[in-house]
Amino acid sequence: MSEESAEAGGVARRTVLKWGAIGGAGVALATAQGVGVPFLAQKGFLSPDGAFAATAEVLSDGGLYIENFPTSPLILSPFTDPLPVPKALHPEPQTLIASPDPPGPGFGQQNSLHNETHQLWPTDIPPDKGGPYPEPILYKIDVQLRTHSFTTSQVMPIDKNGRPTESFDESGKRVAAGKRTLPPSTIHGFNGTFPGPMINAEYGKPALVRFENHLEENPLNLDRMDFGSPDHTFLTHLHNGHTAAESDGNPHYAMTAGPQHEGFRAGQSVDQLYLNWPAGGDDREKQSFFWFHDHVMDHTSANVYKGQVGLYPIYDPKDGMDMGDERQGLRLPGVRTDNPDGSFDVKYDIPLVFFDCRLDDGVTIHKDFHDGLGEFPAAGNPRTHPEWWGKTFFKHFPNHGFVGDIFTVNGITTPVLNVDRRKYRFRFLDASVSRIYEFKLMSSTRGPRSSASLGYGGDELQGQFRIEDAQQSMRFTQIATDGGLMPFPLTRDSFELWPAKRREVIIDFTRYMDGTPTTKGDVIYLTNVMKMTTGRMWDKSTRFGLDPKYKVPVLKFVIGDNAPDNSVMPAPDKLLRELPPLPANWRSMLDNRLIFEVQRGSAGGEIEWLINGKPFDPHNVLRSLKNRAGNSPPASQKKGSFNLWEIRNGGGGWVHPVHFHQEEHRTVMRNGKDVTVTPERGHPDDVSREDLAALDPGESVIFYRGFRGFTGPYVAHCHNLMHEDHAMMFGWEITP
Ligand SMILES: [Cu+2]
Repeated sequence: MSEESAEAGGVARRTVLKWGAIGGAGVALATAQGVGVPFLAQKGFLSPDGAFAATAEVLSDGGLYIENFPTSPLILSPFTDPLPVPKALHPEPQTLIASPDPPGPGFGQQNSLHNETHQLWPTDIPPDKGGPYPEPILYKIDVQLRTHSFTTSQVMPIDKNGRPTESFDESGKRVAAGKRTLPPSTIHGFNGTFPGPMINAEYGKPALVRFENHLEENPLNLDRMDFGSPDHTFLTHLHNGHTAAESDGNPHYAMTAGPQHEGFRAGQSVDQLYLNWPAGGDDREKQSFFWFHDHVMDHTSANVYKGQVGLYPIYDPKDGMDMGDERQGLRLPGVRTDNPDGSFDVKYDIPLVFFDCRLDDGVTIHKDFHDGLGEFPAAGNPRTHPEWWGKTFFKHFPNHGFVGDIFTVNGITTPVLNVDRRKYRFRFLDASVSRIYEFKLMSSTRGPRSSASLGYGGDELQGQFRIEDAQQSMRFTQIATDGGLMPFPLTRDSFELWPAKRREVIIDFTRYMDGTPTTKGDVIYLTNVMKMTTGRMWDKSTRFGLDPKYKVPVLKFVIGDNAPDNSVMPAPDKLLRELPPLPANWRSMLDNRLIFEVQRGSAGGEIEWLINGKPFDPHNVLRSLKNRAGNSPPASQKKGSFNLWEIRNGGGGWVHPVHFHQEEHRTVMRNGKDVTVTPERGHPDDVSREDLAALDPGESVIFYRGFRGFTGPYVAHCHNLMHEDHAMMFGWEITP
C-alpha cells in the first residue's frame, strides 16, 4: 500500500485503510463505506480529535494474529563455518563524480529528485564548532535483490517436536526425511550482502554515502517472496548519527520532504551526508559505533529482516585517543592498516551483529494480517509455500513480536572464530527484529548438543543448541555503549543486548577469570542465557529467574597461538571518555519536561502500539502529556536548546526499547530516583550516554539531551521493529 497522506475526517487514510483491513473482511467493509471513517466512528473507535480512543471496544486477538511459526531445520555441523570478519568498504569517488548527478553542496544536490539541499556542508562547519571540515569521502551503496546463506552445513528438517520430518524441493515436491542442503534466502541487501558493508569512519573526516535503489532489477531471477517493503522503497537511517534531517532517513522527514513517500523508489538515490562531527563540536559527545538500517514507514521490520543492515564504527584520531592503534591514546585493542584509497582496517577489533531468523518448513501457512491489503498478491496467501522451504520466513504482524529459532552472528549461524591468544575488542550490535540477548563467556566439557537431541521441543528449540554443563569462565570488560566510550570501564559477568543497542567489550583470551592461563586449543563459547520465546519480553534471564539449562552457544572461540599485544586493559578507574556536562540546575527543569508514554492500544490492529494515546502521524509532532507545570508542549525544540524528556512504559507485561534520533541522551532519573549521584551502582544504561532507553514493564526514564547542529523533522520510536511498524513512533522537530 502506498496511500497518499490525504486526511480523511481527521485521520490519515493510511491509518483508516490499514486499520480497516482487520481480519481480511475489512477492505471490503472500508470500500463499501467509502473512506471508512463512518464505520470507525460508528464503532466508537475514534476519539473526538480523530485518534483511536484507547478506551475503544476491545477486539479479541482471535482472527487478528496468527502465531504459528515454522520450525527451522537443524544445523548438522554447527560451529564449523568461520565467523565473517567485515573489511572496510572502499570509497568510490570516481563513480560518483562521473555520475550525471555528482554530489555537492549546491541547490538540489542532496537526492536524485533534486528537491533537497544539504543543510551543512563540511567546509561550512564553523570554527567555534571545530570546523571547517574537509570535503567528504565518497561511498556508494546499492540496495540490491540478491541471496544470502546462513550456513554451509547440511541440515535436517525437523518438526516442532524436534523429530526428523519431510521437506520440499524448489518446485514444492515432497522430499523424504533426511539430510538436505539449505537453499539461499532472498535478501534486499546493501550492495547485495548481509550484513551489508562496513564503513570505518573517523571523527573529522566526513563521509557521503550515495544509497541507490536497484530493487526493481532481478538479475538472478529470484522469487521476491512475501515480505519486504511491497513497493520496493528504502529509507536508510544511520543509527544514531548526529545528522541533518535530510540525511537522517526517518519517516517524519520522508513523508513530508525529499521523497514525500515512505522511502526512495526504484531508480532513485539519496546522498546521505555523515559529517562525523560530534554534537556541539564537543569531543565529549563523540561516539564509537553506529549502524545503518532501513526505516521505511510500516515496513522497517520486514526490510531489516530482509537484510538492510550495515556497520559504521567511528574512530577518534584526536591525540590518537581511539584511532584503531593500540600503541596510542587509550591503547584499546586494534592494529590498524591504512589502505591506499584512504580507507583503513583494524585487526583485533571486530563487530558482532546478532540477528535471529526462521526458515520455512513448507507446512506452516503464510497468513498475515496484511494479506487483506493485497501487499503480496503473487504469494496467494493464506497458503503454505513448500517451494520456499529453507528460506527466511516472516510474519509482518504477530501479536507478540517476532523472534527466530536460528541465531546468527555476522550473517552466519553457529560460527567459529579462531582467535590469537591476546586481547580483542568486540563491537556488539543487536540487529534483530524483537529479540533481546544476555551474553556470557562460558566453557563446556561436553560441548554443544542439539536441543532436539536433549529432548526439547516447541519454543525450547530456539537457538537449536545448548551447553547445559557449561560454566562461566571469563568476564567482559565493557568500554562503550550506544553513546560511545563510557566514563569508566565496567567488568561484567554478563550483559543484556536490546534491539539496536551497541555494547563494546574487551575480552582477554590469555587467561580465565580465576587467573589461570588459557592454552592453545581451548574453547570458549559466547552464550545467550536469556530465554525469550516471544517478542513480548524475556521468559528467563539473570534478572528474572535464570533458567540454568538455557545456555545457547552462539559463537565459538578457539584459542590459538600467542600474538604481540600492545593494548592495555583499562583499569576500573580509568577515564575513557568524559561525560558531557549536566547543568547544575537540571532539577529545576523537571516540572516542565516533555512526557511520552508508550502503551498498547486496546483498539489493536495496525495501530496496536501507541505513544501518548496516538498512533504515529508522520505529518505532525506529538504533544507531551500534561506535565507538573500544567503544560502539554509539542515535541518541538529550538536549535541549540537542551531539555529533559521522560519516556514511560505504560503497558504491563511488555518491554520496549525506545530509540531517540539525533543526539545521545544521559539518564538523570530512573523510576523516580536520581541516578546522577552514584550511577555506577544503578542500571548499567545510566552510567553513560545512550540513544535507546531500555524500558522494563512499568519503567520510567527521564533524560537530558540537546538539540544542536541542524533543524528539521525527526522521530522517536520503539525499536522492537514490530511495535515501530504498528505505530509506536512519534514525530518531533528541531526549529530554527
Ligand atoms: Cu515496543
